[in-house]
Amino acid sequence: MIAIVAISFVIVGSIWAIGNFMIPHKKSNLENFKGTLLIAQNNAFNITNPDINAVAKVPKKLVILNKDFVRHDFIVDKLNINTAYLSPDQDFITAIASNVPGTFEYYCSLHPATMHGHIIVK
Ligand SMILES: [Cu+2]
Repeated sequence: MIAIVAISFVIVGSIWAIGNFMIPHKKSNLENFKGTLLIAQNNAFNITNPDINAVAKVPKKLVILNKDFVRHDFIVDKLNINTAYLSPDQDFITAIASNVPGTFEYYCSLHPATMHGHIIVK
Protein backbone atom coordinates (compact mmCIF):
# COMPACT_ATOMS: atom_id res chain seq x y z
CA MET A 1 0.00 0.00 0.00
CA ILE A 2 2.74 2.41 1.02
CA ALA A 3 4.67 1.48 -2.11
CA ILE A 4 1.69 2.27 -4.31
CA VAL A 5 1.29 5.68 -2.67
CA ALA A 6 5.01 6.35 -3.05
CA ILE A 7 4.98 5.34 -6.72
CA SER A 8 1.94 7.54 -7.32
CA PHE A 9 3.77 10.50 -5.87
CA VAL A 10 6.78 9.84 -8.10
CA ILE A 11 4.60 9.57 -11.22
CA VAL A 12 2.60 12.69 -10.42
CA GLY A 13 5.81 14.55 -9.61
CA SER A 14 7.37 13.50 -12.91
CA ILE A 15 4.35 14.57 -14.93
CA TRP A 16 4.38 17.93 -13.16
CA ALA A 17 8.11 18.39 -13.84
CA ILE A 18 7.76 17.46 -17.53
CA GLY A 19 4.81 19.82 -17.84
CA ASN A 20 6.92 22.65 -16.50
CA PHE A 21 9.61 21.96 -19.09
CA MET A 22 7.06 21.89 -21.89
CA ILE A 23 5.56 25.27 -21.06
CA PRO A 24 7.85 28.07 -22.23
CA HIS A 25 8.95 30.37 -19.47
CA LYS A 26 6.64 33.28 -18.98
CA LYS A 27 8.24 36.57 -19.84
CA SER A 28 8.46 39.06 -17.04
CA ASN A 29 5.78 41.71 -17.07
CA LEU A 30 8.31 44.41 -17.85
CA GLU A 31 9.43 42.89 -21.14
CA ASN A 32 6.26 43.45 -23.10
CA PHE A 33 4.19 46.04 -21.32
CA LYS A 34 2.80 49.09 -23.08
CA GLY A 35 3.83 52.41 -21.68
CA THR A 36 7.09 54.03 -20.77
CA LEU A 37 9.88 52.23 -19.01
CA LEU A 38 12.49 54.36 -17.33
CA ILE A 39 15.59 52.56 -16.12
CA ALA A 40 17.67 54.30 -13.51
CA GLN A 41 21.28 53.33 -14.09
CA ASN A 42 24.63 55.08 -13.85
CA ASN A 43 22.98 58.15 -12.35
CA ALA A 44 20.68 58.76 -15.32
CA PHE A 45 17.26 57.71 -16.51
CA ASN A 46 17.50 55.70 -19.76
CA ILE A 47 21.06 56.99 -20.20
CA THR A 48 20.01 60.39 -21.56
CA ASN A 49 17.14 61.53 -19.30
CA PRO A 50 14.83 61.69 -22.35
CA ASP A 51 11.74 63.81 -22.72
CA ILE A 52 8.63 61.79 -22.02
CA ASN A 53 5.62 62.67 -24.14
CA ALA A 54 2.05 62.28 -23.00
CA VAL A 55 -1.38 63.55 -23.95
CA ALA A 56 -3.61 65.56 -21.66
CA LYS A 57 -6.47 63.56 -20.14
CA VAL A 58 -4.95 60.28 -21.34
CA PRO A 59 -3.19 58.48 -18.49
CA LYS A 60 0.10 56.90 -19.55
CA LYS A 61 1.58 54.01 -17.70
CA LEU A 62 5.04 54.66 -16.39
CA VAL A 63 7.40 52.14 -14.84
CA ILE A 64 10.54 53.19 -13.02
CA LEU A 65 13.07 50.40 -12.64
CA ASN A 66 16.22 50.82 -10.62
CA LYS A 67 19.02 48.86 -12.27
CA ASP A 68 21.73 50.69 -10.38
CA PHE A 69 23.74 49.73 -7.34
CA VAL A 70 22.45 52.67 -5.36
CA ARG A 71 19.01 53.93 -4.47
CA HIS A 72 17.05 56.30 -6.71
CA ASP A 73 13.64 57.82 -6.74
CA PHE A 74 11.53 59.53 -9.37
CA ILE A 75 9.60 62.68 -8.57
CA VAL A 76 7.38 64.99 -10.57
CA ASP A 77 6.14 67.57 -8.12
CA LYS A 78 3.42 69.09 -10.27
CA LEU A 79 1.98 65.70 -11.26
CA ASN A 80 2.09 64.27 -7.74
CA ILE A 81 4.40 61.43 -8.74
CA ASN A 82 6.79 60.19 -6.10
CA THR A 83 8.14 56.65 -6.13
CA ALA A 84 9.93 56.95 -2.78
CA TYR A 85 13.40 55.41 -2.63
CA LEU A 86 13.83 52.41 -4.92
CA SER A 87 16.43 49.86 -3.92
CA PRO A 88 18.51 48.10 -6.59
CA ASP A 89 16.26 45.97 -8.83
CA GLN A 90 13.13 47.45 -7.36
CA ASP A 91 10.48 48.93 -9.65
CA PHE A 92 7.49 51.17 -9.23
CA ILE A 93 4.47 51.48 -11.49
CA THR A 94 2.72 54.79 -11.74
CA ALA A 95 1.02 56.93 -14.37
CA ILE A 96 1.43 60.27 -16.02
CA ALA A 97 -1.98 61.84 -15.73
CA SER A 98 -2.56 65.49 -16.40
CA ASN A 99 -5.73 67.29 -17.35
CA VAL A 100 -3.78 70.21 -18.75
CA PRO A 101 -0.94 70.47 -21.27
CA GLY A 102 2.41 71.60 -20.00
CA THR A 103 6.03 70.74 -19.35
CA PHE A 104 6.78 69.13 -16.04
CA GLU A 105 10.21 68.44 -14.63
CA TYR A 106 11.10 65.00 -13.32
CA TYR A 107 14.10 64.31 -11.16
CA CYS A 108 15.71 62.00 -8.66
CA SER A 109 15.90 63.68 -5.29
CA LEU A 110 19.15 61.86 -4.48
CA HIS A 111 20.91 62.94 -7.68
CA PRO A 112 19.06 66.03 -8.92
CA ALA A 113 22.12 67.39 -10.75
CA THR A 114 22.43 64.43 -13.11
CA MET A 115 19.01 62.78 -13.05
CA HIS A 116 16.41 65.19 -14.35
CA GLY A 117 14.35 65.69 -17.48
CA HIS A 118 10.96 66.75 -18.74
CA ILE A 119 7.52 65.29 -19.21
CA ILE A 120 5.76 67.06 -22.04
CA VAL A 121 1.98 66.85 -21.99
CA LYS A 122 0.25 68.01 -25.16
CU1 LIG B 1 19.20 58.95 -8.27
